[in-house]
Amino acid sequence: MQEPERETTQQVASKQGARIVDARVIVTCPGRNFVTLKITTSDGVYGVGDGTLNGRELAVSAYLQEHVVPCLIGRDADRIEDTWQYLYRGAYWRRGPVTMAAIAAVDTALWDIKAKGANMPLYQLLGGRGRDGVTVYCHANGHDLGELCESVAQHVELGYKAVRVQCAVPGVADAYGVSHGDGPYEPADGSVPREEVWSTAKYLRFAPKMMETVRLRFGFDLALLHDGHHRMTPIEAASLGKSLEEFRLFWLEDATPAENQQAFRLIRQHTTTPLAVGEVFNSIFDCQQLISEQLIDYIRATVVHAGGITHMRRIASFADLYGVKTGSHGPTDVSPICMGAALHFDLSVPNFGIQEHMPHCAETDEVFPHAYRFKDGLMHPGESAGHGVDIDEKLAARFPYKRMYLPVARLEDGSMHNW
Ligand code: KDG
Ligand code: MG
Repeated sequence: MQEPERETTQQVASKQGARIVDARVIVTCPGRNFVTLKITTSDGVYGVGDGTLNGRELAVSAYLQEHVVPCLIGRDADRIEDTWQYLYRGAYWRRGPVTMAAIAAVDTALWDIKAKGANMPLYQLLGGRGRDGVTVYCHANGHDLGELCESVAQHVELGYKAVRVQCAVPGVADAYGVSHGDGPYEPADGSVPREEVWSTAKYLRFAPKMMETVRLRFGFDLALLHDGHHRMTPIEAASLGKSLEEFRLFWLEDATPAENQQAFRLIRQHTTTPLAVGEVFNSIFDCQQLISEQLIDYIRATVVHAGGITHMRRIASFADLYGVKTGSHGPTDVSPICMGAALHFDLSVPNFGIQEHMPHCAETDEVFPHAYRFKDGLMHPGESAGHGVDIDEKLAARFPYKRMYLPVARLEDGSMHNW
């Protein structure tokens, strides 16, 4: 039998797409710090990707500049999967938030380029719409229950159908998720980390009352979420989940840290309150056990922190096998580029659950012009070719990097606790 003819190197080369001719890292602080990678091809098309890692921004910027950009120049911009594998397997050092945010920046920029080349919004390349729009949840918070209810009412008025509720806890100086002044809640607020004092016991006594108050005022049609922000031990989380069952939460988030994925077994044995975790995860391996043992209901990984669209699709497909839905992190510390990319992902994946939406400030929105919009509780990524988010570099240059940290938390006896 005659062997099939092998393609010559020239024939393979003729099938190659445009080359990457430039890749630049842009760090800007229009209200908060963002790291953006801009990749340009030999066809003159460019794409942008978010690489922001809150409080560690310059680590990703240096990783990209020193270790990734030199390897990108000359590569075929079309080979997204190959570039992902090259940066992940090829680098020897795998995973970790810095590496995965850097890979995400490249991946997102390349998907942007590919979709622009196809003259399609990114979601079309990902398989098209799986739904009419992306259901998002917003943040309501207050210094007391009256203020919290006012905040929920304002968000319902804006059209949101799902609301995360956080409230100051009586006797606790600083509760997670509550603003420090009159403005919106913004976690990264110090040039060195501010120290907060926390009591889980007081919080556990108060949380059911908070949920009861909101349910009594707004009824059961509004989806309510709550973030425990890693403050509880597994047994404390189990007890909270149990005490909140009658209020039918959409989810209880980050009930306990998940480095030890088995910890969620204990919570699961005690409560039917749906569980969400994963905003700090950066790899499918961080949630392998949580998903395969069905210990959670929603996986919170997001495009910028979990290796880009390419890796997020892998996580979502794996989660779908076990009935786990997506619920991507979407605070102000992911840039509008991540938000835009996430909305294309959300629109297309079959097991989409919900998307977090914390609107950016006006300066951020100006630096990152975007096609996405909010209407009647849903977000829409828009129909621009690519992911629909750009960066205004001239404007970005007017907002230089400023060191900013999240606070840290101590227990009342002075012990370091999880923030
Ligand atoms: O960088 C930390 C914030 O992204 C985080 O505190 C926000 O928990 C958060 C959330 O659910 O949005
Ligand atoms: Mg959270």
